Amino acid sequence: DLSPVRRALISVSDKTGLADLAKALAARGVEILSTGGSAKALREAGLDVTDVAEITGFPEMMDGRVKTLHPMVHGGLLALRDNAHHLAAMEQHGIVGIDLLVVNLYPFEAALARGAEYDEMIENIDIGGPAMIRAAAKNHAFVTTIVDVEDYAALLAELDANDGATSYAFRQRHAQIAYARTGAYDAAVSTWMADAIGEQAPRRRVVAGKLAQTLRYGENPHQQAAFYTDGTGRPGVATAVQHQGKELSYNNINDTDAAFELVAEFDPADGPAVAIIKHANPSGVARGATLRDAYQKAFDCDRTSAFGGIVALNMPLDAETAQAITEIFTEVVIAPGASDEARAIFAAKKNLRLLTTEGLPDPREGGMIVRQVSGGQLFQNKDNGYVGLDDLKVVTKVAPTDEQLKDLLFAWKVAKHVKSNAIVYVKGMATVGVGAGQMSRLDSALIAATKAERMARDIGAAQSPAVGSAVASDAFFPFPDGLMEAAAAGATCVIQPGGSMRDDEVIAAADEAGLAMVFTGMRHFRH
Ligand code: 93A
Repeated sequence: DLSPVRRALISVSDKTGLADLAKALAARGVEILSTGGSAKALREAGLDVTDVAEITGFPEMMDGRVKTLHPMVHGGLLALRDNAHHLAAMEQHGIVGIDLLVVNLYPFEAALARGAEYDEMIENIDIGGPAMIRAAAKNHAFVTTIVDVEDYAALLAELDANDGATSYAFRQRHAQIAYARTGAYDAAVSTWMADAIGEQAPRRRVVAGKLAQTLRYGENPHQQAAFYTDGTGRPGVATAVQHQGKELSYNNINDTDAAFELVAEFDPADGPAVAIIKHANPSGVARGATLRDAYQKAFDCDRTSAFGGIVALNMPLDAETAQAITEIFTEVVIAPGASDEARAIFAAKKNLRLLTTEGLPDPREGGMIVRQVSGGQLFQNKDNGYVGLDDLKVVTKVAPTDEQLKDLLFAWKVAKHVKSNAIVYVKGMATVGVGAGQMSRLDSALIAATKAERMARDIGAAQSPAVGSAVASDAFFPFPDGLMEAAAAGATCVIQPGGSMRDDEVIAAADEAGLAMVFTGMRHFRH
């Protein structure tokens, strides 16, 4: 899969490192073709260069708008070197193969950054450069594409490692980088134009995906919104089939996603699980002997908040669960399937949306999460971290029982899906108090305990279900106070990442209170 580099076309706006690169290529016997300004710079550095104009038989024209847009160039980049017809065409038209393309584009982004006028921006839209990059990258079976000054050193190292050739893996990686560059470039152009003409409609903004739905509005009615699918077809809200009910809203989609991602943490092979979500946080999550039982336990955790919630199931909706769900107002139900009977029960509830999918999202799968900040974007990998029994470290004198371990791991999985600071009380594989999104961990612990007390009142229990519960904290307890609050509420075992400066104090407090505590070594912030 080695492809020798005999001829390179260099056309760069940013001349940084150009002479050194060209010298290094020439020293390896590479013939260099180049465009006006680049060729001039190379000659000044004492290099032998062939003008692209000589190859095309056309001068650069129209202020450089047309310099490389020619079959002699694009044929040389696109010809398949192992295809008889392509080789015959090269022969017939005198097209020479180009093995390496080094291009960096007209500095559109730099013009944008300095606030250039409209006409100057237009002149800075590179046409020939992206055309060549896309052509060379498409033909990465044979051609190497370099679009970034930062990659010159890697190119030379690759040539040295392969006796003047590049490997398929190298060409493929740089083809991917090349398309990222042309994609980002056109995205910058389109976004600039949208801003220039005041285009606010999300459906006309550039996104790497397919417009699935222009939403009625965004998080609030004065915000426009749109929904894009990423084209992967993975099970989830983006690919779900809606059987009934009105159109999903922006908040519905966001909450349904949160619900389904959470319930997918619970392997259906281990039995049914249900999650009820409000404002992207769970009001209740439970496993049960049956789906109906799991729903009841999830509902009981916080009956008040469950009203108008989103219900996600880890297995197909059955009739008795459907019946139970219809007893209160629910916005959306999502499940990997639904029985005909269940669907018939829902049919009477016109406002209830039922979504079914071909399976569950994979909580271990990677992916990218993007968030907008003023003047930029934050990227991170999806939190697909997993903690199993073997990852737990008992840090207290008392070790949790097997029963407690089950609840601890259950609580941990739920906490991963609760906005930080997250404190989750669990008993019998069901949440009994969820404290979400507070600015202090202590407050989350207090809120979760209060909710457990309200649950006792709602279900007519004599004492708070937090008594004898397992408690999870999504990040370490910085002080013993949050832990002591959980102990006061009745928790008897704790799961948390550990890693605080005051772990010793926190462990001592746990021992003092007779708690069993395990460390996960991994935290699950979710902001
Ligand atoms: O105006 S263009 O869109 N028309 C072209 O045919 C063309 N070919 C290369 N711009 C074109 N380029 C760009 O010129 C390259 O992407 C590079 O940024 C620049 C290099 O020009 P020079 O070598 O004259 O400095």
